[in-house]
Amino acid sequence: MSETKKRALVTGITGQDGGHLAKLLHEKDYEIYGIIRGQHNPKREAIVEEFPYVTLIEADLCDQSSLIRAMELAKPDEVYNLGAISHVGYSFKNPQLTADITGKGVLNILEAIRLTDAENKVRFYQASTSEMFGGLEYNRPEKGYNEDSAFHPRSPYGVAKLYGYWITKNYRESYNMFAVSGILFNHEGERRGPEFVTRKITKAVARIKLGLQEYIELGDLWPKRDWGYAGDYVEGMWRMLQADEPKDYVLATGETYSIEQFLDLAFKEIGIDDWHPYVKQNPAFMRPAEVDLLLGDPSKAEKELGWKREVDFPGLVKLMVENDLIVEAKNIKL
Ligand code: NAP
Ligand code: G4F
Repeated sequence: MSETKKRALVTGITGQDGGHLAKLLHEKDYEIYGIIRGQHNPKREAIVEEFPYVTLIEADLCDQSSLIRAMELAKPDEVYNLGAISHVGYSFKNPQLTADITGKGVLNILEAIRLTDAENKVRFYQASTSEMFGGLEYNRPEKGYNEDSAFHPRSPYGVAKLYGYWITKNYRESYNMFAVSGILFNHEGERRGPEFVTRKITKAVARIKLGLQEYIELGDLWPKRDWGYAGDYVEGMWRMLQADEPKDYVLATGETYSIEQFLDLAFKEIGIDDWHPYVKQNPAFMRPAEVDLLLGDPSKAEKELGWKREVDFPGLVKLMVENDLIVEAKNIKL
């Protein structure tokens, strides 16, 4: 092990962003430590196989002593807190668990850093979210939400994330920690969990093409999201921790599209122009309160960090459908 290598500790290593970040940090020659939860996490084998260079540490965001132990083992220069209950619909059904992990979990890891980092040198990234804005008309600037926009979360997830945002800011101001929030708009890709609408659609589209499925059941189709590619967004996270000063940044594409528009492009990829016969609406996938429209203004990150998304909306849909056609075809052969 080289003494000059930077060291990173990542919570949420088994998630979408954790995978992209592990790849990025490896390319940048980091020594990477990832927190894995549960006594037999079903994702462990896949992580060990794909990222043999990541050292896994068993810990949980709800257990502060385990986070202190993780800090002592990893001795990181940078901590990326990506771990959370991240599904908005699930958070309505499990609001207290969401508060404990997605909200108080942030306090637990900040305290673990404060208690173990005597020199106050660790840089901390908190995975904040556009869900904190709530997508309502009254607080939405014409160019999209920015770092100064008012918050109005519309789900237990958004409320828990807002606590994480403020406690991160509070530790920065109280203890002079290099602790920042990336306020990230939706980002998707081939690693996206199948419970999120984009992956649910591209997986179904591939299966319909291969004759494995007849239709897809979805909730509301009119909400709009600012959808980017996760690979672009982890680069922005890393840049936030390399900056001279600890500041919060919005990462977004500056464009917004409805789920219907996503369906249009995804079905066109398999030669179907009218998706309506293949989509059924099911109230089970609707939420008690919806976020109508998310649009972000990434100007500050573009100007100060030199960050810019590379994959556009059609490119994102295409790469996801192409990936799922390969994944689902492999499943047939098994
Ligand atoms: P994801 O795929 O759902 O991954 C969530 C990760 O959190 C998983 O690795 C999960 O581990 C871990 N986790 C859950 N409960 C935990 C606990 N008690 N202790 C430790 N780890 C725990 O989410 P993602 O899309 O990669 O997003 C990463 C972060 O960015 C999340 O905090 C999310 O809320 C936030 N965010 C995401 C987006 C987006 O569009 N993707 C936008 C804004 C913000 P298991 O595998 O064991 O469940
Ligand atoms: O894909 P979604 O579940 O993502 P959502 O709720 O926008 O949250 C994602 O992005 C946030 C950033 O803004 C992150 F903080 C969060 O962690 C997560 O990554 O739903 C997108 C839209 C919603 O309006 C939802 O109601 O799609 C709608 N939708 C319609 N049918 C559906 C479905 N969503 C899901 N998951 N499943 C459906 O069947």
